[in-house]
Amino acid sequence: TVQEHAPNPAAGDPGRPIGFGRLQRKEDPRFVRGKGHYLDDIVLPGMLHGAILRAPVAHARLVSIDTTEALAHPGVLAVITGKDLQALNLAWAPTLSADVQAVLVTDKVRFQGQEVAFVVAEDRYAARDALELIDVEYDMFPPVIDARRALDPGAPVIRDDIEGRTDNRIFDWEIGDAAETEAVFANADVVVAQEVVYPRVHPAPMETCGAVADFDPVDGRLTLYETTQAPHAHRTLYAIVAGIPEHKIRIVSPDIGGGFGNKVGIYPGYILAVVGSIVTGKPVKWVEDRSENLMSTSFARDYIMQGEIAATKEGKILAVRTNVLADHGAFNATAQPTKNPAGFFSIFTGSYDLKAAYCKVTGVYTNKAPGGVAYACSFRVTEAVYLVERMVDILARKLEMDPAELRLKNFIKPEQFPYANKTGWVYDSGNYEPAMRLSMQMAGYEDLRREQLEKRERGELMGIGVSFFTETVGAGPRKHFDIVGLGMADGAELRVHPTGKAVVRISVQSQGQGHETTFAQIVAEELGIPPESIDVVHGDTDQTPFGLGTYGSRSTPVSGGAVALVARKVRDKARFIAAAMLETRPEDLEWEKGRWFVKGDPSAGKTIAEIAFGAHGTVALPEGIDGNLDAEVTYDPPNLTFPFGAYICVVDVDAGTGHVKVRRFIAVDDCGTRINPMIIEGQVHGGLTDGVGMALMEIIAFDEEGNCLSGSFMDYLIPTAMEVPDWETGFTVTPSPHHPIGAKGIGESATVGSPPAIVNAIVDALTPYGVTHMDMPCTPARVWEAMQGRARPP
Ligand code: PCD
Repeated sequence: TVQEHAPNPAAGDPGRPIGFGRLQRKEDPRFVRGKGHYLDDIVLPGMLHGAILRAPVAHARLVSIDTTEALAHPGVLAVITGKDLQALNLAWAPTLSADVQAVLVTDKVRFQGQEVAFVVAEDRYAARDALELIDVEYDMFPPVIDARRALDPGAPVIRDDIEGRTDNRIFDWEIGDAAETEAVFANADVVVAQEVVYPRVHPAPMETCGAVADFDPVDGRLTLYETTQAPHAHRTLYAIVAGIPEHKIRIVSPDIGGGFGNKVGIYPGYILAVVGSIVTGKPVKWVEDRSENLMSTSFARDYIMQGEIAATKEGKILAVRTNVLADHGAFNATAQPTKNPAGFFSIFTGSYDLKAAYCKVTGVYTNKAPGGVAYACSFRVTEAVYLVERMVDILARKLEMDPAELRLKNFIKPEQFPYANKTGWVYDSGNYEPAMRLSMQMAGYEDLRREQLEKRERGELMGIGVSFFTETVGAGPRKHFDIVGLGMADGAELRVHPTGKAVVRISVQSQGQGHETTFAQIVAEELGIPPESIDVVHGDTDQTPFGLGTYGSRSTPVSGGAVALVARKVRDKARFIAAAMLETRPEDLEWEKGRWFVKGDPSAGKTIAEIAFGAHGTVALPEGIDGNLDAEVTYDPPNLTFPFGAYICVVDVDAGTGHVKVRRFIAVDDCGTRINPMIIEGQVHGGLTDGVGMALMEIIAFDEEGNCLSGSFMDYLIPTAMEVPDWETGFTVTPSPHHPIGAKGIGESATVGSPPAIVNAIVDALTPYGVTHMDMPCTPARVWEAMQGRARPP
């Protein structure tokens, strides 16, 4: 393994490497040999199979439901309806956003694909066949599909289940100083405004969602295997919702084939599997198919943003202001910290030193699938970055300035960190200009601009797009952030066995990020035990300490901090044991990676393995030191981490067809201390590919009646190797000053930073046509329309 070395003073240790090594992933032998163990691989004795009947329409009263024929179908053991759940008080479940969501429809269907009934049968085929035998009568209502119409007087009220509701407004939320911002706008030389839409997209992980519920009626224990990114939080929620005592619930999250935020919430299917198991007394498996995943599980984005930016004529950006309409679908099931109804959208001030900022967000119900999940996005930072990076480009065009120069002119300066922005965030550390300059150098920016000019003269459409982003990841300090009352901290437990091999138990849950490797590397770095001698245990609530889970790129910032600290706790304890073994005082010992030795006599020392044996051996231990080399911590981070990056995209647009080719993409990321540079590159490559998908082809669309038009991979396009270039990645290192090893998150950076770079490049290419903005997805048809002067919202 090769380490990237450089002085890293901010991590509190001048000699610390900035990269712990390109260690091959410990989990890959099982994945590449097809030996991964995913949810659908779980087979329990006597296991039954569940299938969900879904509503074919978007808005309708449920008049009647007849299950007789379905129940008579061979192999069927139970058909559960909303009425049955009502009797158990389980028809409605709380969402992650203080709303409730129907587990099965009792009164009214509120989106196409909503759960209506659940069949439990001996096999998946019988269960699915029986769905067709259920007879449902609906009384149709006009649906509310366009969020812009949701607050019209007379619009049908979607949530008439909530007492006293007369409209579709969920919340109004604002941040920043409206009056101060207004004053800055009023006196600015230049103001530009633009409506920017981030369309509804879907995380679409390779593995769909599913659960296997195994309720043991004798001792009242529920074992629930689930595709979940947050097993501990789920356990607590099931205890609250289903009334099963928490110590009787075990959640196991096996290998997961991609989460991307899609597996944060609790879906009706999970609860139905539990009910099915309680009703039949047997384990019940439910696994959704691709259409169910795309049509009913959490979508992402769906923000209509009115952006405004104010500047001097010399190009000093003064203020940003925005008014957002947020479409949350039929139930407010958005996954985000309780106090943040618009997530971390308030980071829309970007990477710039502003005088003022203000934003207002209005959330509305529509007859669409619920969710609003942070798909590769720390709670709406993706929307925020897209807005500000489009606005800065539009301003550059207006001022006839180069977009990279305009950004360089307005960055927060290194000496301004920690930087308090105008909406209440304190950016921990940053050094933006070197990252921007490095990306420009890697791209050959000047040459690209020259090439573009020459091509323009020949009528060829080449575009260069720049974006610069700052993220807010690692929620969070528990005093500020909680999910349904659970503070956002994470635990870690470390045991060093007598022979010096170690097991670290963590509360976060990998979905492919490589935690079994990187968390072992953190312990290895702190204790000098080789990473291959450290096992990382995760994903089973009976085996791991409590914590809030993996999303919002929080594992490294929060759980990674916990793991570094628990290893240091073991190291501190080892000092006392080593002193006892060496018959000296702890303060006379000095640490070098892997061992404590006597100051001035390096030959007298004990390695961690020797100390571990000593801890479990016969030497008399000092008062207060018990006989093991174990420790545990719960880490509550003092702040979030603020990774950043500079991206440059080069596109060629076919003037005849509007087809966009992403020819080059340069990504310079700064995530502080880099644990595993190879894993980081993989994370960035994946996120950049996500970005190409959203910029060019992905959208969950609906017709006027609320039919979902994107219910399969034939209609919901995702990028393949054909649509992406060879990524060119680079990095700078600005450690987090408060994180134990100086690391910031990286998992979502590229998904956040790439869509604006691509769209900026496309709009740049279309300059000869007078196009100043177009909304995603930039499909050939929409690009061609924009060239005809007919750009329209998606
Ligand atoms: N790292 C390193 N260094 C640094 C940072 C980081 O090395 N500095 C690494 C770690 O350790 C890991 C990774 O890298 O392994 C990542 O990390 P982070 O950033 O911390 O993150 P996490 O938490 O772990 O994870 C999460 C993320 C998210 S969030 C998402 S979307 C996505 C990403 O992750 N998802 C996924 N990535 C991925 N990958 C994969 N394979 N799969 C998946 O699914 Mo959300 O909120 O949920 O929407």
